[in-house]
Amino acid sequence: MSSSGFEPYALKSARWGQRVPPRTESLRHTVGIGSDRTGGCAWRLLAAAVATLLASVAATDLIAATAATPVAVASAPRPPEPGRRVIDDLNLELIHVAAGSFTMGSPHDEPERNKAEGPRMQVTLSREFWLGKTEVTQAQYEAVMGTNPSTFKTAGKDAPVERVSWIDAMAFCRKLTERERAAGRLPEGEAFTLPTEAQWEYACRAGTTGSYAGEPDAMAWHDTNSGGTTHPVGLKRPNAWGFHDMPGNVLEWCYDWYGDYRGGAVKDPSGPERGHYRMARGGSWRTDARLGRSAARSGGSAGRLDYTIGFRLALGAAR
Ligand SMILES: [Ca+2]
Repeated sequence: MSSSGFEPYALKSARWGQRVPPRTESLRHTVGIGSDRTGGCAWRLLAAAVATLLASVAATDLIAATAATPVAVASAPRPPEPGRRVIDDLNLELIHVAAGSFTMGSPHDEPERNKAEGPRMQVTLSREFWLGKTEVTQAQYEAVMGTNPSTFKTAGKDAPVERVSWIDAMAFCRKLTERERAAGRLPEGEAFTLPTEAQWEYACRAGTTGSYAGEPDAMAWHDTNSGGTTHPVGLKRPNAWGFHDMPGNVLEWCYDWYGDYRGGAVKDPSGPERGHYRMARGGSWRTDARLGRSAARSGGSAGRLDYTIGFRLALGAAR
């Protein structure tokens, strides 16, 4: 895929509806109660009036329900809980991230800093988006793609998939998009994709401004605590927004080509039009904890296969 013509994500909230069933049955029952044994004319007239009124309400209610749900709902997915969306058969959860602003990159005095992390930018992400709660696992990748290329199969199917290239990761996103659209579970205009580098750092920081989003050993599998392998996702402490393993375990492909930061105020950055390396973020089970700093940048050629690199799913506007 070329990044030429790429537009920043225009992510949309869940629009899955829930049909409200007409209340015909309960209304019929209510009207029946009015036919009591008094036999009085006044009472029968009152009951008839009530029945007429309720029948009118029932008809109005039915029309309203029909008008609000013009599409057949037999195959509609269950409504998501606020703030999360789940692909049930994959047990893949995405967390809602509200639009907002943050400072991207690191200050000159941050220990272990790389100069590629500056000059810092005041980034505005103008649209909400959705991001995987965890890295994509071996089981999830195999269920969609039919293969499991991972080196660390002994870590289990809940460990992150690795030895997937940027091209493989995008193929996964496209195939999952096609599958969910065909099943009627993905609203028109939305597509699964990789997060931009800015979206990734925004979610990784989760409102923090320091080197790390939390205590590194509690949050990340890195070289001194991993035992030389990946680990099942979600075992380490999540960040403040609920994301697990953003630092450590596996590096995560992002959509952008590598480019130098421009500094200043930037809206919805998505990297340069073209480049040599796709971005990957967060460090891995094999690297020093400093590469799990929120601002640390890594990358590789789009076809690179490496047992330290996997990815995390994002949901955005089709492009
Ligand atoms: Ca990670």
